[in-house]
Amino acid sequence: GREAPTTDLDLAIIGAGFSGLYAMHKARDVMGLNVQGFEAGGGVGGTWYWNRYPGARCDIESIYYSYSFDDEIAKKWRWSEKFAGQPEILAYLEHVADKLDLRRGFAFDTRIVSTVWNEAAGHWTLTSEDGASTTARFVIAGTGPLSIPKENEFPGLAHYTGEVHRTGKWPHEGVDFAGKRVAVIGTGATAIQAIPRIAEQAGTLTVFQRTPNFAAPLDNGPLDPTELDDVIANYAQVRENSRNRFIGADYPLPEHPSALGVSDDERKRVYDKYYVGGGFRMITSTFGDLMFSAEANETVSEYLRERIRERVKDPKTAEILSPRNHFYATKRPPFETGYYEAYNRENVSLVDLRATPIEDITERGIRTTDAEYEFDVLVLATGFDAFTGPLLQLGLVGRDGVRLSDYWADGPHTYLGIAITGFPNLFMPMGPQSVCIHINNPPGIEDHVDFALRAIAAATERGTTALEPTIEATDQWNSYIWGIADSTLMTKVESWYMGSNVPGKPRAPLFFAGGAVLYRAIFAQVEGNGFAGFAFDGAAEAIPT
Ligand code: NA7
Repeated sequence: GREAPTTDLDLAIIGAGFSGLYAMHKARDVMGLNVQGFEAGGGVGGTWYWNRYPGARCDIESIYYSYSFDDEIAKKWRWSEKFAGQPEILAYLEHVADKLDLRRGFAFDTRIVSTVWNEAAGHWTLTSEDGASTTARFVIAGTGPLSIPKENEFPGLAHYTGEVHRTGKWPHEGVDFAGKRVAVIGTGATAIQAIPRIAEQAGTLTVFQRTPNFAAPLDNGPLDPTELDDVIANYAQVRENSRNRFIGADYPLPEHPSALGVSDDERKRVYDKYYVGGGFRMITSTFGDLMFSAEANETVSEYLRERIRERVKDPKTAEILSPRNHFYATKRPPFETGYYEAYNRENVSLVDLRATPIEDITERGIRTTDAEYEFDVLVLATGFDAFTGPLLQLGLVGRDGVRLSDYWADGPHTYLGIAITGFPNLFMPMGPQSVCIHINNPPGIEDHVDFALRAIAAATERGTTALEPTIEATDQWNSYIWGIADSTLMTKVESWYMGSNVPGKPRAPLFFAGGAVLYRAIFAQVEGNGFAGFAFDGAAEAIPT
């Protein structure tokens, strides 16, 4: 590689979403580092910049799904709804960026495509799509877990003559569905938000479903201003309570340890309590064994199938919409507003791809094994190359010319989900094998970024040129990730949590399933032991056990 005589930056930040914005503020304004940010999009917001499809909304309450680090922002920002929609979350992040003057720190419309470690210089060379290069001692990859859409699997799509839209890359001007024949492929959390909204506008809507999902009513609505005043007055307590919960939001502990240890009436009372508007409380606050016992999980699964049968008028359609092949919450449980009722509409129909798979997309629509359909608009809600995809797209080459794509050919290898052996001075907030996604992300992101920046400060203080985890620490983390995941039902099914949604992707748990509290305790322990598991210029120590 080209040798640069000096290093341009202390720190390069990739991404201007929740992670990158906070990292920019903390590194630049609090630590006084020389920082430059790079963002592929035309503005701040990350996930909330790209995902503008109808119905896009956060399934965690707005009072929890926000930053905690700035009191003034927390006190002044007034959420209008219980669960904020995409426009409001984007407006919030734009407000944060403006208030802290973060935009000038980022180069927008700038996608980093090559990130190469230069051992002699002790820095990274980052190159964007247009060929411009910068060097930085440290890199924070705030690229997010769900920012790279899964590649299209239909060769015929290239010849389709109608409009095609991907939910994760929705046009800013919106899409006019009025009177049109519309198809949606996919029934994940995204599609389940979009389908009822599209159904209201489209001439006809045909949903192509491969795997049905367990969805429950979000019960969104205006946020009562006095309730919000109350939260704002007690934010410190709300945040503290949230940080002491598995999911990183102040949800009650389970009502009972086991779904099998109570009467049918009591079980129904508990599920009824959380079905409408409980959100993820359906898992965190009902029974303690839903993620561990197939028999316990079947009780919530059957409860949810009963609700589907109640809500969908046509029994055949209800059966097609009822999951039979996975446990509740082993695939990401969606929340909905009128999803099941959409199938009671005259203009909506459902195609069961288990019975009649898609053969290909044609010039005019979709061909399944038994029929040809014509559409004006195709909506691909087919998901993401989650967790690892966004990092692999950075073209990372570490020490000794090792490519990340080679090192991770059999699945991700990280330490704490935040650093990679052989890729020095690189940190990934919400990286693969971190607690990412299994918790309320904004406070989690603050923890990750704080940890990364304290590691950077420690390395700088000790005069370390290349900070990276030891191979022992990485191996132990990998076993730990598998151990925890295997104790749950999550490794027993195919899901994007396991990498199985992308053809050819290695099957491995891509997340730390131990929850926010344990994860924070591990961070604290590692840091308290002088960043144990990280080698400061060869002074390797083992991960504490
Ligand atoms: P998901 O949850 O991965 O959903 C994608 C959906 O698309 C799912 O129903 C898939 O069925 C379906 N799919 C994917 N590829 C195909 C093909 N080739 N043919 C037919 N159907 C297909 O992604 P989302 O965007 O909904 O959600 C991602 C997360 O973003 C969400 O959970 C939130 O955390 C934010 P499958 O299940 O693979 O059979």
